[in-house]
Amino acid sequence: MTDDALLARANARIPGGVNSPVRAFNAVGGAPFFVASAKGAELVDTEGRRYVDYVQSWGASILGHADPHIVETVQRAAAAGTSFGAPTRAEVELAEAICDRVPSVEKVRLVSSGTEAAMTAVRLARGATGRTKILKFAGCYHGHLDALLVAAGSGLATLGIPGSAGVTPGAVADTVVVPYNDIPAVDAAFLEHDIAAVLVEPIAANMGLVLPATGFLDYLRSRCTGAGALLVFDEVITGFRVAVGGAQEQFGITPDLSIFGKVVGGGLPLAAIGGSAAVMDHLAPLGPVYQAGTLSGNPLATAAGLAALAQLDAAAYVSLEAKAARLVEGLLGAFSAAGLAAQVTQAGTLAGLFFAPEPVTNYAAAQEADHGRYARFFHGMLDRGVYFAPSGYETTFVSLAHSDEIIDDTIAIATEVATTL
Ligand code: HOZ
Repeated sequence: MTDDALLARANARIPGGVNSPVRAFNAVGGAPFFVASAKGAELVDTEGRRYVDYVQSWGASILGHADPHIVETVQRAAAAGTSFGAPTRAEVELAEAICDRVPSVEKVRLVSSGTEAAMTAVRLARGATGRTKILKFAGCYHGHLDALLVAAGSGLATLGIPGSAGVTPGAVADTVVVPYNDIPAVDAAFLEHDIAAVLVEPIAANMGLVLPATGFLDYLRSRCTGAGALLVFDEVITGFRVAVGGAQEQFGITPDLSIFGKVVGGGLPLAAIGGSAAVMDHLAPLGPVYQAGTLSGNPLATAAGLAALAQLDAAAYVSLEAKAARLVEGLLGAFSAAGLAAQVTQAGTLAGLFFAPEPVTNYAAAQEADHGRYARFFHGMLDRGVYFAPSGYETTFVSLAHSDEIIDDTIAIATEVATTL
């Protein structure tokens, strides 16, 4: 079965042929390939083509694909039953492992996706504060819950749509949106509204990679504290990825609530929301804020998450950061040799790429970057066996399986592709 034949079947039965919009390649053109298997840094498609993968399940596969320890642990867990809808030892151990690594998290609830975690964060913040308004930043993406599908990054940025059909004006009436890194706009929003929570990606990684300006996160912390609002860090991408304790450890900020996904599930569907016991205890059955899920704390996902976290010690992050730095430096060299204006940035173990003359600090600037050139870069690399994100509004992920040799090969290919852009 060729990829083309599979795509025809997919299009007949799945809207747009994909189960998540960015995968459709709309932003870069062309047709997606279908993954048959993956190992380490490499994907293999159904026609046997091999790609060095810098998407890594959008950051989830931090150890590389099919990590032997995770595979073995999940196989063992599956043999003992795939879902119980009842408490297990592994979910207690994963909750403890999260709290051990992230000091702001005293209690945690496991869910199945980042969207669910963000949805719970919004409800919990409102329930705990008795207020309704949520402040979010343009270009930040927190999953596809109605209240936050406004000026969202990721797939909405890719498709160039400001919000989603089907979201009522009422659903977003309590969402206040301001530009990322814009302290005066945050200040004005606090003066105008009684804010329940500020929801932020501490390193924005769904509008391309955009770093927080110096003092921005500190300002959010102090403004929230002063106003009695909750500061919620969306660490779905940065959690357990940029440092043992995530972006909050890297920047030395203590949020009231954090949401996690991707790495924490070891590549299986698992996400989490955590924070101080005082806030978390508003959740049912202790408190009045309802939240539930049959697959929450699923035994396969908790086993995979534990197996992933167990391998992510401080040395792993040093290694990942060095790999990201090698890639960033190499790409910068490739683009500058070709005389292209490019911003290749690094935040811990994350790398970002904008074809833009100036550093990108917010969504408006991210939209002004040359996304046509990104699409040409994407296809030039893909044709030569290297898979970057199929949209200029996403982030580049290295895994522990990306050896220096693999990265150097990527740089050599990028050097050639840069001359064609
Ligand atoms: N929202 C994800 C990127 N930030 C894409 C998810 C997917 O297509 O798998």
